[in-house]
Amino acid sequence: MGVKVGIIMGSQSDWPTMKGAAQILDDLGVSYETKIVSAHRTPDRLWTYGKTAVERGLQVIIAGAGGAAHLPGMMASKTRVPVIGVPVQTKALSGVDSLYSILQMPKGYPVATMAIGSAGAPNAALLAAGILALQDAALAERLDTWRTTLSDSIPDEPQDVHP
Ligand code: RP5
Repeated sequence: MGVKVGIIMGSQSDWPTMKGAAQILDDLGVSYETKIVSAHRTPDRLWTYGKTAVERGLQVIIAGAGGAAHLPGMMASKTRVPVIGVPVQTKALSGVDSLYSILQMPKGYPVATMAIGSAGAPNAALLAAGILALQDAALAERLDTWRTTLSDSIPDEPQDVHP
């Protein structure tokens, strides 16, 4: 059986951010693929990826992009596979440009938009896992354990931190 989650990004430079999604899917045992698909530099690749997503069995697409971040929205226009968008943090505008570019979709073509950058990518993977877990009891159990482990790691009281 093929991979269930596609992690796509507009550029190699997005990988340090998007790796945060891949790491969570590794932890949870969810199969995925990673591809560079740019709305601007490789539009034909975007078109083909979206056109074949359903037949290839993809169930969720996580799309990260920065700046004029058109990749998630264009992918959502091309396939009914749910798209989760990750706004990559930019130098010029701190990722607010990416956020607005991904968030403000017109009615009919939704993108589930995450936080900017290093929180957004892992959260995209956790959201993807939650969607897949609706039909996968073993994954649901792993996700519950992951969440409990995080919760248990939070101390009751703050501590002084010495450098
Ligand atoms: C977007 O432009 C990419 O998603 C990336 O975040 C941004 C900058 O890309 P590079 O110039 O670093 O390749 O398409």
